[in-house]
Amino acid sequence: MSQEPKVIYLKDYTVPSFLIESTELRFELFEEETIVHAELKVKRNPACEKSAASLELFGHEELELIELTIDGAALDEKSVQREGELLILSSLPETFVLKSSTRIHPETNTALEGLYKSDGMFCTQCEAEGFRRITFFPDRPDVMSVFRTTVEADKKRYPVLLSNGNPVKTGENAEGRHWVTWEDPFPKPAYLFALVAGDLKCIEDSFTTMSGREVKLVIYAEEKDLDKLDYAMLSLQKSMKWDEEVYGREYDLDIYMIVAVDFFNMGAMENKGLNIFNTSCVLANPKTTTDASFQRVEGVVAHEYFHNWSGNRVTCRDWFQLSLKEGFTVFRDAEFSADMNSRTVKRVEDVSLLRTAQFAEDAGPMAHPIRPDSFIEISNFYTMTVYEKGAEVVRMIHTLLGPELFRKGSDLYFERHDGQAVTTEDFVQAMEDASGKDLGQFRAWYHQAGTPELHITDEFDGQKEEYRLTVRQTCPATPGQDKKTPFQIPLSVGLLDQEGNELRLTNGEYSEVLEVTEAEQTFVFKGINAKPVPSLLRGFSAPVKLHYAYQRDELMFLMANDTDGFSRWDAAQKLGVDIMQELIGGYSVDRPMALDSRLIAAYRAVLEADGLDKAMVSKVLTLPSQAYLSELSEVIDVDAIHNVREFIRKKLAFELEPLFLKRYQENNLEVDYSPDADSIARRSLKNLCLSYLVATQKTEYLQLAKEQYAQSDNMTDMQSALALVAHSDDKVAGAELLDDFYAQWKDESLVVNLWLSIQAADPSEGALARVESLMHHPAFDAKNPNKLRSLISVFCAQNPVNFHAKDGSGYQFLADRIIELNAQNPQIASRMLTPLTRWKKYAADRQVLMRAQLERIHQCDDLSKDVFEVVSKSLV
Ligand code: 0A1
Ligand code: ZN
Repeated sequence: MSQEPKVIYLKDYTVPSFLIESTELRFELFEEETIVHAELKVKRNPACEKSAASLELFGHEELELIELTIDGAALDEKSVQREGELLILSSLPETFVLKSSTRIHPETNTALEGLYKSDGMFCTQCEAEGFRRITFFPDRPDVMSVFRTTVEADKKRYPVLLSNGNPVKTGENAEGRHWVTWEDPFPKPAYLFALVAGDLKCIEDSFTTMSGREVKLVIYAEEKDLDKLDYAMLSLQKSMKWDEEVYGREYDLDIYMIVAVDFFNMGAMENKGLNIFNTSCVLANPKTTTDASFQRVEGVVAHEYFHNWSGNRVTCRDWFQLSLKEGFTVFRDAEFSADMNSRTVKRVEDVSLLRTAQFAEDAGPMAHPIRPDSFIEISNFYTMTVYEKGAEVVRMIHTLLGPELFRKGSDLYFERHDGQAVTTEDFVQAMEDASGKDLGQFRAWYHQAGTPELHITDEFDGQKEEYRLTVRQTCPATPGQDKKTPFQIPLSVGLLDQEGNELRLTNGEYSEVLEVTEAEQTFVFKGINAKPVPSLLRGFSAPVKLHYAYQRDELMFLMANDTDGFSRWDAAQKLGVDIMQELIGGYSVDRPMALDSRLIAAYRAVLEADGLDKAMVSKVLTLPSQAYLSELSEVIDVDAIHNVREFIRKKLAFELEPLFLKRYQENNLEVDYSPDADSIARRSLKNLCLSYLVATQKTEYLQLAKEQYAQSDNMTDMQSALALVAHSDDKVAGAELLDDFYAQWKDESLVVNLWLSIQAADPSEGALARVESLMHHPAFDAKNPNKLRSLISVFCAQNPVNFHAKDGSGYQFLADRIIELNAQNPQIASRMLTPLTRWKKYAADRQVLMRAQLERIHQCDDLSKDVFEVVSKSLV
């Protein structure tokens, strides 16, 4: 790198010196270049105190400025300065028209930021700072403008030309070219701009809003994917209805469009009126799509739709406020999914993710508050912390206020700030003003990083008939934050008597939210005449780690009796963790493994019980993941965790074989595929049972898996069976099925990704060599982020035994990929780095090897800001 990249601080924020009243864009799209003409109506910002301030336009270094005029005249040299990404104009009048023409090269843009090509079609990605790769503009979210955009291209190659808002004019030029003009009446920041040009087909439907307006809904994709769009359409309609019912929010344009693209760095993007989606988050069809992906499509379609209010109508003042829109919108989409499917299952899934990935991030070198105070590259802050922990923080406000006051708060927030670019503080203030609840201390969640820990002890006083819970809170140091002040933590609890009945608490109910605010605090429950079993952190009421010395029998008791579904699952997890940790500790000293029969008994009881929710049964019967056990470990012993988990799985499989078989058969129904919650639950239980059966290594069960593979009419059953056979010891059978699968699905890109992932995750020896050879397979494309994630990231994150091979080959492999990708696609390179950044969690031998690879990357010339930031922070 020529220069150390600059750190941007929140404390340096200043209001923009100029505002843009309107923006008119004209794109001339060609095969070898694109010309962008921009006409901005500019005026001095009355809120800016510096009266002679210059105008800062951002324009990526690769932009070629062809022409620049102010009110029709060229600027004199002294008034124009180009410094890196900045074009600074000075000596400016109060109002003026700024015109520019710029040459760009979407056809060679591999970073997939700004305007680029995906499979022959033009598309854009402007969040966070992609617009500056398109034209010179005050590319910051607090500069909002109305846009009028004309797209001109060859008519044959690009019959469909789209941008934000409503189409207002169209026409044809000479030489087979045509154009369409779009107008978006809502002022927006440049990061919400979008353009698409391609040979696309679509499905159309409509939605009538609560005030009776008809909105046209259009979903575009390549022709071959037209049969995979119905589920997204249905999800969109459900989302629109839900946002009206639950938040009173109505859609505002006459048309809502979604476009599916195969090359995309993230999941999807909420551009005003024109969402652009990664195909993996929009295409769904029973034959090609798993249940998990169906649910992802529903969730992501909702997420992007909800952004129309939480993100677009009310946007962020600066990028430090990212969680303002993301945390709130993730909370909204999680509640939507909970309402559409099973609330408890959704909560279990979200908490599992948070506890593994987000807690690990919060304990690592990139830890940051949900509202960071500094960054080098904002793309590095689209994190689990900003999104998922941000959503948990909004959820806690919801818990503290209750649903009615929370709704009052969100109404006030939208009303007060419609059309503005605001801060997380404005959000909290609206919640506070609407509810009258003091959220002063609560604000620490926004600026303190790290996962708080609650250490809880209890005491029963028979004489006074009192039960006391003493709660002590701590929070580990994180980069730049050694000391933390106590958090305000909503701690939802219940108490169970020895018969398993719930006791009435101080509030007269069976559940109560204790407000933990002090470093140490005691809560007293009166009128309790025998020592109860506490059910703590019900529903995961706060993103914290809980320490309470449960006996294994108490956990079994909670599994059987707690009325809170989430807590029953959590008790099973805790029991599993406790038992596994004991065996993991013994592994390194060669203590022979023996499984505590209580786990078998607990699993047996769940398998035998009738009438339980099948989805919950399969969640409860899934052992804590390798990733979760790793997060909980002081020092991660990769092999011990893997082998202990496999040992227990096998043991459970042998002990409970008849029950697993019975449940498998009962749930292996021949009915038409449907992605509803009950059917998904049935398939997940069935496939979980099959995985235990296969773990016995009996040939009859491998045979059963092969039969399921051959007979299945849906991708969920097919891919589950394929993975089981491919990961079994019978490598011949595995290879046969993998070949068969590829032959059948080679033309379905997303299905091929499953095929790559199954092989990348195979824990057996030689996985790295197989992954390396797959990189030369026609199915792989190193420029496509979905392929990179399916093969490389899955290997590094979901195949710990091979990635962490003692010889360091996995680390070297990943570093090689990062170095290659750094120039090609910095965002993806930087994200893929994550596994190496966790080096401090491993024993000394692995630390040395991981660190050496980070240093090798660090020493490379021309590191992108993205990679530089993550590597340099990891090496501290
Ligand atoms: N705002 C989008 C996420 C997103 C962010 C950055 C992107 O490109 C770098 C793309 C999408 C969302 O929350 O869905
Ligand atoms: Zn979002």
